Amino acid sequence: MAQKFKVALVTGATAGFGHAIALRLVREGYRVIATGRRQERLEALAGQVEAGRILPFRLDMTDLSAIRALPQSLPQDWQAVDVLVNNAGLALGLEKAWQTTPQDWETMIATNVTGLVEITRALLPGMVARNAGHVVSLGSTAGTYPYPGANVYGATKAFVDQFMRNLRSDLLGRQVRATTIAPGLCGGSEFSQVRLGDQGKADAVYKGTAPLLPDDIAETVAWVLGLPAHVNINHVEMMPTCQASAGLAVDRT
Ligand code: NDP
Ligand code: 8X3
Repeated sequence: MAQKFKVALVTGATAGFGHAIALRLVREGYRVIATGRRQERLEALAGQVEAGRILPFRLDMTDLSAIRALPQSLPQDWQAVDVLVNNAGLALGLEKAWQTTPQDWETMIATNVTGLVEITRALLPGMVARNAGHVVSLGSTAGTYPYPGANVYGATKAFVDQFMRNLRSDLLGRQVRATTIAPGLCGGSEFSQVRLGDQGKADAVYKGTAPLLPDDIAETVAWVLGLPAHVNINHVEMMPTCQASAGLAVDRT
C-alpha cells in the first residue's frame, strides 16, 4: 500500500472544504495526511475510508515549532508529501477596522498567513529535491474584491494569492506546481459559524442562495491536480451563480 499511492497533506481537514478535499483525494488515489486541531474529527474522517488511506495528524497552524518539525515528525512512509493543500483558515468578525479586536486580527494572520507560509516552507524542500509536487492554497474572492468588514481577512487572502504567484516564479524550471483556488460564497462549512459565533447569523448568510459547496471546492482541487504535469493552473476564481461583484460604493451623505 505504502508505495502505491501518492501522499497529500490537507490542512484543516476536520470540517468544510478540507474534509471534502481529503475524502475526494482518497477517491483520486492518494493517501491523505489529514490535519487540524480536533483529533476526534480526524479519527472519524479516517474511519470513513479504507484503513491506511487517511493518517489523522493533529496540527495547530499557529504552532510554529510543530510545523517546522514536519515532515520528520510524520511516520517514515508518509514523509514524502507530493501534494500540500493549504486549506486551514478562518475569518473572525465582520466589524469595521476600528471596531475589531487586535486579537482577532492576530489569529487570522497567524493562521491564514504565517501558518500557511511556514508549512509550505517545511514541505517545499522535499518536493524540490524529488522534482515533483503541487501546492494548492485556498485564497478567496475576498482577496480580490474588498467589502466592509473584510479588512484583515481579505488582506490575508490577497497575501496568499501573491505568495503563490511568487512561488511559481521561484519554482520555474522545477516540476513543482502552485495554484490558488479563490472561492466566493460557500455554504456547508463552519466558516460563517466561526466568523460570526452564532449559528442563526451563520444560517442567514446563505438564506435564499444556492452557494458553492465543499464538494465543489474538492472537485476543483481534484481537477487542478489531475491535469497533465506540464499544466499549471495559477489561480481559479469561483463563485456560485447567484453571486457577482457588486461594483464600487459612493457616499452621498
Ligand atoms: P471551516 O471553518 O469549515 O473549516 C476550517 C478548517 O480550518 C477546520 O478544519 C479547522 O480545523 C481549520 N483550522 C482553523 N484554525 C486552525 C488552526 N489554528 N490550526 C489548525 N487548523 C485550523 O471553513 P471552510 O472549510 O469554509 O474554509 C476553508 C478555507 O477556505 C479557509 O482558508 C477559508 O478562509 C477559505 N474560504 C472559505 C470560503 C467560504 O465561504 N466558506 C470561501 C473562500 C475561502 P480545527 O478547528 O479542527 O483546527
Ligand atoms: C470567504 C468568502 O465573501 O465571505 O472567503 O469573504 S467571503
